[in-house]
Formats: sequence, structure tokens, C-alpha cells
Amino acid sequence: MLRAILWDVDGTLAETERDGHRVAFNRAFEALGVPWRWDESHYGRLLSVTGGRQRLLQDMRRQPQAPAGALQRDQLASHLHLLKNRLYAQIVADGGITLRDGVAELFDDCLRAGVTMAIVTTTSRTNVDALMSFRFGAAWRRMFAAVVCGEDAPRSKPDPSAYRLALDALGLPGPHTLAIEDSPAGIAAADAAGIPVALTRSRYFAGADAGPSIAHGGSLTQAATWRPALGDPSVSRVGLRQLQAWHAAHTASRPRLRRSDPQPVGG
Ligand code: XBP
Ligand code: MG
Repeated sequence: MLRAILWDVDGTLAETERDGHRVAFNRAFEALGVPWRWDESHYGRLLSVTGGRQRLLQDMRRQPQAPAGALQRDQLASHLHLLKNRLYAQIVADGGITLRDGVAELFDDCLRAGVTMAIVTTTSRTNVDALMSFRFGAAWRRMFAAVVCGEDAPRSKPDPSAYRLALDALGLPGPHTLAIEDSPAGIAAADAAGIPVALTRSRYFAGADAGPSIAHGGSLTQAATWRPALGDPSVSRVGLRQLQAWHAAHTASRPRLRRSDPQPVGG
């Protein structure tokens, strides 16, 4: 039975990267006199590194004008990242980023049906707060039973630690939940925590491999793009009922471990 929906943020709740984080990084570079800028395609390649601070450090390795010492790089990355998050919050507060189609409707479905929701993201807590407060006010926090952010998990996705923390907080086993993700790193993280995943492809991960996801498609309102196809072809969006149906089919297809089965050695 599907007990909780676990939401990724960047790329899943909203298309935050190209016109949000990327622009804010460039504004931070300018404000701190850093001589390089990130164009759309370079930023797309950098997205294979999760976490904005780690992304900055990774890029500095190929920037000839980056500081030479590790300590200086670290300090510069920290300053840039803090400022980037403030500038990102400003972009969001100015209405520059909105939720993806079908997301608010799926929130409503879950709230009405009493299905628990959580947020599991690699992004900083301030960024989640900026995005959700802009749309729902301070009450957004009450919509979610757990909110796991970049600061909480020791390692970023594709490491499963953020998802494991969320499962602990919810007191649920992975198979009773469903993650909604947009990227290969997100799918890998959820899968490694034993959580089935639905992939809603985002702009930067439009060609992403569906991997072990149990269903995949474009935005939640691009119903015809989803595979497996929706049970009811007259339905125009992926809603809670459809997610429950995919989840149930996935659960039914999995071999169960019976008490009489040999137990794993050392388990
Ligand atoms: C998104 C990320 C983040 C954001 C920027 O992960 O990797 O780094 O790009 O946010 P997810 P920060 O899709 O799991 O939310 O600068 O705060 O890291
Ligand atoms: Mg994402």
C-alpha cells in the first residue's frame, strides 16, 4: 500500500536550474568579482554534480583563474554559495520560478486522501523555503511530514542517505512509499534506499534514462508521454490514483520474501 509520496525539489517541483540557480550563480560571480560565467550548456554538464557548493568546487578545477590553494577555493565556494542562495531566493520572490504543471494538483490529491508527503532534496533548506513560501506561505511546512535537505544528509544524491533519513523520520519502509524524481542521480538515490520511483523528466534531464523507475514521462500534465500508459486514457494528468495503481502493480510484480524462505547469511 502506498503510504507516502517523497518529492524531490529541483527539476521535479519546479524548473529551478536554468533560470533560477544558474542565473543566481552568475550574479554571485559578478558580485564577488569572479571572472567566469556559466552558460546553459556548461551548467547542464555541471548538474551531474549534485549540491551547489560541490558544483562550484568541481568547476574550479578547470577554471584557470580559480585560486590555487584548496583552502582558498573552499572559502570562495562557501561565499559564492551563500550569496547564490540569497540571490536565488530573490529570483523566486520576484515570481521567476513557478511549480511545474500538475504538482499543486497532486499536493491537493495527497492532502485530501490523507497520503503523507515528504521532501527529499540535495538543495539547501533556504531554497526549499523560498520556493514553497512563495506559493503557499509559511503554512507550506505543515503539508509535509518530513523535509530532508542538503544540510541534513551527509552525502548528496545519488547517495541514498537523504532518502534513508526521510524513511526514518516517517517510520515507513521504502516499498510503502514512492519517490518522484527528475534525474538519474535522484532515481539512483531512491532506488538504493529501496524506494520505487516515478520519473518526471525535467528540461536538463529530458533524455535521462528511465533506469529502474516504475513509471516515467514528462510533466505530470503531459499524460500521453507516460509509460506505462495511464489506466484511464481520458484522464489529463498523473494524479494520486494513477500513482497508487503503478505502485500496486510494481508491488505485485515483486517476489516476496516468505518466512519459510532461506534468510540471507548474517542478516
Ligand atoms: C538539486 C541540486 C542542487 C541545486 C542547487 O538536487 O543538486 O545542488 O542545483 O541547490 P535535487 P544548492 O534535484 O535533489 O533537489 O546550491 O542549494 O545545492
Ligand atoms: Mg532533481
